[in-house]
Amino acid sequence: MSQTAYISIGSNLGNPHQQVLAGLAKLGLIEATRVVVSSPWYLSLPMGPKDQPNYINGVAKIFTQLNPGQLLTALQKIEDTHGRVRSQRWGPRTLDLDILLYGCQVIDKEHLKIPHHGLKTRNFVLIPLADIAPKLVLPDGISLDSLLEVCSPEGIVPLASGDISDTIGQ
Ligand code: A4P
Ligand code: MG
Repeated sequence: MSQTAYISIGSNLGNPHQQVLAGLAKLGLIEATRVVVSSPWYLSLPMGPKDQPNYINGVAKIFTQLNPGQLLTALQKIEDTHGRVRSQRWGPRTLDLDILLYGCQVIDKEHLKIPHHGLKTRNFVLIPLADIAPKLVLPDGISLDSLLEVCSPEGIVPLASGDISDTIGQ
């Protein structure tokens, strides 16, 4: 049976726009999985170390017959094909694919936590997620709407919006 999952897509190295587009295309090639819809792309200031390039972020909704562990493995394989090197926490990356939500499941394993630990607080996750799933309610009953109300919109702009560097103050 297919489950709905939401995947966050982020990059700030090696032509980030191409990285996220290619990453999105590869999501659709995962076995027993299809991309239903994807958000617009956003440019965002780095969370974590500031001496790294800005990020491009977006979110995709998928239908998948893989279980969460299989899905994580498939995402990590895609990251690896994009030359992802895991070094510094919150450091720069060619492609980051995180499972935000998998149906209404709550998973708390050492190597896999769903909902994703940053989902509730990161504007670069909440804003694109709301573009494609505005009525979403998390497994704990909290609505996306209520999270957005308390989430600062600073440091993130739609990629398509004119002079980005002015807008985010760099
Ligand atoms: N893992 C646990 N739960 C999950 C999940 N739901 N989805 C484990 C995916 N992976 C999950 O991740 C480390 C481990 O998390 C994996 O081996 C997996 O078993 P990682 O991607 O290899 O490395 P990381 O960078 O240490 O962790 P993570 O969680 O991806 O980093 P963050 O916390 O997401 O931060 N600033 C902006 N503006 N935009 C960004 O996208 N991203 C980061 C990365 C930092 N700053 C950013 C952005
Ligand atoms: Mg990750």
